[in-house]
Amino acid sequence: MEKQEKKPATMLDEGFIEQLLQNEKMERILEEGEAFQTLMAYYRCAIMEVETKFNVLNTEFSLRYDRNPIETIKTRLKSPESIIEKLHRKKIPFSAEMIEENLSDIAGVRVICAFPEDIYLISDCFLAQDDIRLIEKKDYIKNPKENGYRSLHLIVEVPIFLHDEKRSMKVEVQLRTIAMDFWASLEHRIYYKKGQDNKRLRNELRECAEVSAALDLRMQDIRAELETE
Ligand code: 0O2
Repeated sequence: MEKQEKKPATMLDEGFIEQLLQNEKMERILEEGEAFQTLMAYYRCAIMEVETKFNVLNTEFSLRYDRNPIETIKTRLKSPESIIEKLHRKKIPFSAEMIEENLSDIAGVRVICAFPEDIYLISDCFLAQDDIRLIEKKDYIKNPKENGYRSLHLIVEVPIFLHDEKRSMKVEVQLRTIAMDFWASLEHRIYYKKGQDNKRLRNELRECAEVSAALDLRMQDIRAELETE
């Protein structure tokens, strides 16, 4: 997830366009062009709303308790290539309506915290807000994935206020510690989605995730001890 969206919808890779033309899907995409652009703009607004909510929480904590539970916030809008690929994989036709109905990770916000307990503190405060509706929660911290992946995933609906209507948009929020993010970023780069199945490397990665989780807890204990002193 980078701070900026990868590419506007009109700038698809040439090779990818070729492939789409061959699949006779391009016509459909062009037909949906305007509706697609509008939908993407709505998701961008939803990202801004959610990012602001986390920034406000962080500011309040720093004023009240003199500490920032959030280290960084990264946002991303799913690229048109990834959207098309995901729809194709799920055998769903390409249209703005289908995207909104079936995909919940078009708008992504990643919140990086220093300590594991800050993740729950911040997510509880966020979910307690009366305009946020929780659709799904996956706690890969309490229940790490088989490969060692840890993060708290939330799918929420947030309202955006347009000139003549209020719209609810889905946003995927991933909350992690710096250590979890470090592991996930490297694993994403070297292994995730690569379709490899090397048992030794899988074990190595899982071990790294465990070492990193233990480090998170030790640092958290040190902080707690220093605070009580
Ligand atoms: P990208 O490239 O980061 O956007 P779905 O969202 O329907 O495809 P699922 O499995 O229900 O599938 O979603 P889940 O488990 O909530 O995971 C969604 C996102 O979490 C992924 O998005 C990754 O960003 C991250 N993630 C999940 N598992 C792993 C993992 O094992 N390693 C790493 N590094 N990241 C993971 P995308 O769209 O798959 O990828």
